[in-house]
Amino acid sequence: MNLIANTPKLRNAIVFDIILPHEIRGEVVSRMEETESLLKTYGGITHYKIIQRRFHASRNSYIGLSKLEELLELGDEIKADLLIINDTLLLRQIYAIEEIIEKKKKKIEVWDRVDLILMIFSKHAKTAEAKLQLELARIEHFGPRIYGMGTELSQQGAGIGTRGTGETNTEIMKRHLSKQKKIIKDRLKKLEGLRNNNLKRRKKNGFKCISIVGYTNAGKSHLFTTLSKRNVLIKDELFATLDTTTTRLYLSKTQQTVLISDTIGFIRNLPPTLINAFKSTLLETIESDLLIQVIDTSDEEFISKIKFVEEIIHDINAQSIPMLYLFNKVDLLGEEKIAEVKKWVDTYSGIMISAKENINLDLVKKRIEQILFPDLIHSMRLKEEKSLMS
Ligand SMILES: Nc1nc2c(ncn2[C@@H]2O[C@H](COP(=O)(O)OP(=O)(O)OP(=O)(O)O)[C@@H](O)[C@H]2O)c(=O)[nH]1
Ligand SMILES: [Mg+2]
Repeated sequence: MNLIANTPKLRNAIVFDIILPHEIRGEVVSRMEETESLLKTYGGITHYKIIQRRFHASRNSYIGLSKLEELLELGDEIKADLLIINDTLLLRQIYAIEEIIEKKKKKIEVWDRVDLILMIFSKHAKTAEAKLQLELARIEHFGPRIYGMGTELSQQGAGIGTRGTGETNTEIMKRHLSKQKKIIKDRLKKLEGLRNNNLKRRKKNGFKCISIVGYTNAGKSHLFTTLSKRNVLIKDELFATLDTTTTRLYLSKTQQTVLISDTIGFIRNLPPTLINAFKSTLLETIESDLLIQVIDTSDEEFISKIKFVEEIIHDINAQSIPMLYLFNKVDLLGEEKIAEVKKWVDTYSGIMISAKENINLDLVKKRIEQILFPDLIHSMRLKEEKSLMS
């Protein structure tokens, strides 16, 4: 396994998914499409999709043995060097598949969905904090596989009363990994401390804080750039942003300056290891006075994505912060679709915007002022009314 490398070479991959009895085919197809976007983001992977109906995933090896054999044969035929399983697997399921591949003397590598996301993260992580968070997530997810050791360690650990060099190696590896984890966690704590101090200082300076949140690729960075005129990376890729960037935003009506942050995008079934690892980055979100959720209305599934985002907001304990819903990319919609989106805009008391075409962004600023400075707005309104009457 070559999990350390982060420069992708051109690969041929088979992507495998299963449909369970309670699942609708459409759901699985869109899950597949998302994985295709992830593959596109990672770059350099051509792929073949296989979906199988099953009552449940195999507890031992996720894929049934005969299906796995079939996939390996297909792999030979199309010269695939990667098998991606579109779910989060247990370590032992991955080990079991690797073991069969080894027995059959095949060269194909196995990744699950988390492996793929982590590979993308390792391409995108830029700052010291993001790199450390990623390293932690990798150790937690890959375990010994990080050093290309999987099958052999799982075999060594197997069996009650196994003793000898094998067991010792497993123990050495476990000890080494937990030592590494502790070093990374200590470093992250220090960086987190710095971040906390910055936050406290800002709060002391009386700045209100806003975080832009939302599903990956919704247009958060675009909105951040258009509102604040500060350049950040905008790309038609999943997880283009991994770090939180904060800048000042001047609100002209109330003449107030607030702080606004662009944050990492969310994705459905975000593995807990990743949420935990990126919690300190999301601290900015937890400490905000207002969350702005950007929604990509050109995405057929935008409503269910609002729900995924909300689940994660709940997970990081930020559910009591007021949320402003911005229905983005309306420049891409036809009349019929706009009418449909409008219903949801009303339900969520949101605003239809286009970060790209600068549609309704003045309205967004006004709404932010109403939410963050209601007293100021109220007294300004009273003054206006008075001057009109006199
Ligand atoms: N047509 C259109 N495209 C948009 C709009 N807003 C963003 N985009 C495009 O959508 C893609 C994603 O935009 P980003 O701003 O990078 O999205 P993000 O939410 O920050 O994505 P991650 O950081 O990857 O989570 C880019 O190709 C943008 O140009 C919009 O209002 N209209
Ligand atoms: Mg972004």
